[in-house]
Amino acid sequence: MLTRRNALLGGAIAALVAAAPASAEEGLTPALNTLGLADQTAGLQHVTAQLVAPPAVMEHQQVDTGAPKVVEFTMSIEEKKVVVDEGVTLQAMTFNGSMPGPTMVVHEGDYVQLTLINPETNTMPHNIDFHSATGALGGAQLTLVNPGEQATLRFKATRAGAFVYHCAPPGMIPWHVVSGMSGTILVLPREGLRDEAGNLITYDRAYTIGEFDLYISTSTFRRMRTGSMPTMKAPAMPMPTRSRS
Ligand SMILES: [Cu+2]
Repeated sequence: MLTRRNALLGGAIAALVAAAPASAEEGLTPALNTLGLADQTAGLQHVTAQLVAPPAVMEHQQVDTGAPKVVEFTMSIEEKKVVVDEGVTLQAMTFNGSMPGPTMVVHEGDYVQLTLINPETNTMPHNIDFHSATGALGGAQLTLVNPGEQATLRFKATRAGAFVYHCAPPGMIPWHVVSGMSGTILVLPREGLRDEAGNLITYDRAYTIGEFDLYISTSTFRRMRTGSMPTMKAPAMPMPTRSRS
């Protein structure tokens, strides 16, 4: 996960634009105009996704027989202390307050449009790197925002699959990822999931299941009581605590 390009599953990006600060419509079109590019989403339907915290998954269609659309997401980054075990507190960084972040769902051919908000109450720059997109570090360079800023990016989800997204600020990628800033984006085939014979596979419920590791400092680790250790890997890096003065 930490060397994300080595693990990239692929997916060509058709359009990846960003503007900061931005509102969804006011920010993107000027960026395209500046680059002399046509807006490939002109005329497409826009829908607003309602994200939920894992293990729940946002409401979605299993089969989408309609035309590709623009799926608009908004996520706010929260830096906060989280109690991960009795007497063990982690200075967490989160997408929308949950660890992992919300599972995003679109269909192949849709455009993902995300507004990423870094509230001024935070202390660090953040961004988002989609492994379902290529170019510009999956959007990371385009969405790097300081506290008090926001950015909107849009890209076409051209390959189906389950992909990770994570924060990737320069020089701080491992730290932010193991402090909670990762999640999943699910790009479903428009015709739905199929078995080897081509039969449609349907499901009654969807859950987010995956490995999600938190790393804590050695000093914190030592304070854990015997028999009450949370399911974490051994600490590999310090976990500084920052606070606003
Ligand atoms: Cu971050």
